[in-house]
Amino acid sequence: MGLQITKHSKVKQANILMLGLDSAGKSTLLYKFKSDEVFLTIPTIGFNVDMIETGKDFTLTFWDVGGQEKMRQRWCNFLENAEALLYVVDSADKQRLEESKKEFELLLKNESIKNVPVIVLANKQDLPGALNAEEITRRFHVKKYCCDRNWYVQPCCAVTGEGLSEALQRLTAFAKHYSRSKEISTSFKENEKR
Ligand SMILES: Nc1nc2c(ncn2[C@@H]2O[C@H](COP(=O)(O)OP(=O)(O)OP(=O)(O)O)[C@@H](O)[C@H]2O)c(=O)[nH]1
Ligand SMILES: [Mg+2]
Repeated sequence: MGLQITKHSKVKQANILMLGLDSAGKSTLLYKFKSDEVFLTIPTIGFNVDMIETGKDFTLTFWDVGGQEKMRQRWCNFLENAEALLYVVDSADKQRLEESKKEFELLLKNESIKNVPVIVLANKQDLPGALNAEEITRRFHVKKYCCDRNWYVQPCCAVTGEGLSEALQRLTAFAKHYSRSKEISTSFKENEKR
C-alpha cells in the first residue's frame, strides 16, 4: 500500500520556511530565486510569501519571515506546516554569528519541526572574510543538531546568484522526500484505523 502511494504520489507543492537573523539576506534571496535582477529590499516586518515552480508539476511556496528580534518570537507560529527549513546566515557578520547560531539551535529543538529537512545558506560569500560552508557547518554544530534529518550547508551569494540553483535543487529533493514520507505515514495511520 505504501509503495503504491509513493508511485502515485499526489505531492504537488511544499512549504519552505525561510528564517535567519535580520539582514541575513532572506528577501534578497527570494527575489533572486525568481528573477535575475537584484532588488533593493527593506527589512521585512511580518512576512513575504512567494511561489516558485522547481519541477514539472511541483511548486515550492516560500515563507520569508522577518528576522528582527521582535519578529523572532513569532517564528514558532510558522513552523507547523514547514516541509523544509531554509536557514540563512550572513557568513561575513562574525559579530552576530553566535546570535544566529543560538536562534538556529533553539529552532531545531522545537518538536514542530522534528525531522524536517534543513538547508543552511551560507550567504554573502562575495564579502571579504566570509566563512565558508565547512566553517559554518562546524560553528553551528549542524551535524549534531541535524542528525535526525536530511541537511546540507550551501555557500551562496544572493547578489550574484552563485549557489542558488544548487540550493533550489536540493531543497526540492529534500522537501519532496519529506512530504512523501509524511503522506505514507498518514495513510498507514488511516489504514490502521480501518
Ligand atoms: N554583499 C552582499 N549583500 C547581500 C547579500 N544578500 C543580501 N545582501 C544585502 O543585505 C541586506 C539585507 O538583505 P535582506 O534580504 O533585506 O535581509 P533579510 O534577511 O530579508 O532581513 P529581514 O527582512 O530584516 O529579516 C541588503 O542590503 C542586501 O542587499 C549577498 O549575498 N552579498
Ligand atoms: Mg526580509
